Amino acid sequence: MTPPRRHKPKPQAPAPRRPQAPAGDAPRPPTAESALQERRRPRAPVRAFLGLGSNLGDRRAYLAGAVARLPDVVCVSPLYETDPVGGPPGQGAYLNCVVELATTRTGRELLAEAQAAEAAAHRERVERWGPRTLDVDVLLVGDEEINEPDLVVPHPRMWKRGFVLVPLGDLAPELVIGHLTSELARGVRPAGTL
Ligand code: GSY
Repeated sequence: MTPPRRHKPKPQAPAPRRPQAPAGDAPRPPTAESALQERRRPRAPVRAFLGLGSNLGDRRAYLAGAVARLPDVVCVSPLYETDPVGGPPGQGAYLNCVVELATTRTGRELLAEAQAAEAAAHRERVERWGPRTLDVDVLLVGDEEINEPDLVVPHPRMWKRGFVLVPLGDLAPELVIGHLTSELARGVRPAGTL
């Protein structure tokens, strides 16, 4: 099995904080949203995992571009090629990998980073489950649990997807024990590294 690749991170800007009010101005009161974010922010970095997939265009380049722009990446799994799960017939095969972050960002902040990476890959949301240049899913963020209409963490479908569990198992074998069956691993084909 190809070992996971340690990622040499580019210098990262710190997680966004509320902008400081200009000197002399009264400090702005926290909004409900910013107060919630601050309460959820882990004090020490936690292990977080994002699932990346591409089945349109130069798949390897889209994945590499996402790894380069995502924050706090410490490790990248090998790549795997997989047939599309769901979606319209006739789609091309996916290239998938999982990245590990050591981060103090919240799940909600990581969703914003994931969506920014998808936008940078010119992803168009044409049809649900349809082919895409880049998909970035927030899988796990420490022990954070989120149940909101647009974000559920841990990712609700990850435990049934071989294309997530196989690369996740390369980075964190203890997390997939009891979930990764030989049936799920079937058809997940090694495709080198980034
Ligand atoms: O959920 C991620 C996007 N996606 C994938 C994927 O990444 N890999 C495979 N094999 N099938 C998929 N179907 C969807 S939607």
